[in-house]
Amino acid sequence: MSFLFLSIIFALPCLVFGHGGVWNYSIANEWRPGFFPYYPAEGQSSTQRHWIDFSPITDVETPTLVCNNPGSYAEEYATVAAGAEIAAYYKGWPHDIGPVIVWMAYCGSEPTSCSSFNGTGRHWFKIAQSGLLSGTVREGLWAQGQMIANNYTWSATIPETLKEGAYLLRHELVALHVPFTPEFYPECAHLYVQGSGNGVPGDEFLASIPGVWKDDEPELHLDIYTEPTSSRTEWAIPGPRVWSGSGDTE
Ligand SMILES: [Cu+2]
Repeated sequence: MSFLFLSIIFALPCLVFGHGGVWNYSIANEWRPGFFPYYPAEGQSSTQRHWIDFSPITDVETPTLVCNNPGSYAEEYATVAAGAEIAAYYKGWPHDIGPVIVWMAYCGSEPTSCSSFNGTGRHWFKIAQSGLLSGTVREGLWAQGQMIANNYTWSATIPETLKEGAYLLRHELVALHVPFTPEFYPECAHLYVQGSGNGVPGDEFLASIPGVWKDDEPELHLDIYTEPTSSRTEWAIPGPRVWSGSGDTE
C-alpha cells in the first residue's frame, strides 16, 4: 500500500465531517478489511458490501437502508462457525447518542448465496442490540458511547444454533443527536455460517428492511435536548426482539 494511499485514507475523516460506518471486521479473530468508501469499487475486493461515503441515511423507505448506498455485492465472503464472535471497527465514529443494532438475513444455502440476494423484504432478525445503558437520554451512556470507549469496536456473537448457510450481517447505528431526524448508518458483510444447528428465527423475530423504521416512531423521532425527553432514563429500542438462537427467549 503506497504512502499516498495511506495519507488519503487517514485524511478522510477530516474531509467528511462527523459521520462514518464500519471500516473493518474481526471475524472469529481473523481481520477482514471493509470496503473503502470514497474510492472506486474497481480494484477493491472486500467482505463488505460497497458504500459510497459516510453520509447518513434519513429516508426510512429507501432501498439503500438495507446495506447503505449503493450496497452492491461484496466480492468475498467470510466463513465463520456458528457461535463465533464478530467485531466491527468504526474508525473515528463521532456520535455518542444512539443504539447499536446487529442484524442478520438468510441469503441461501450456498456459500456465495448473498451475491444474488439484495436483502430487501422481511428477512431480517436481530442478533444483538444495545441502547441507553445508564443515565439519561441527554447525558447518559449510550451503546455508541460505549463502542467509542471500547476502541471504536462493537462485538456480537453469531447464534450458536443458527442453521448453516449464507447470511448478510448488518451493523446499524442510529444516531439521535439531531432533533426529530434519526440518522441511519448501515453496513453489511457476506458470511457463510457453518454449524450443526438447525435454528431459524420465528416469524415474530423478523422485520422488513426497509420497513422496520417508521417516520412516526416516537423513540426515533425525539428531541434529546428538551424536556421531558432529555431526563428520561428509559429508552425502548424499536423493532423486533433479539433472536438468541434458542426459541422465543431474548
Ligand atoms: Cu455524523
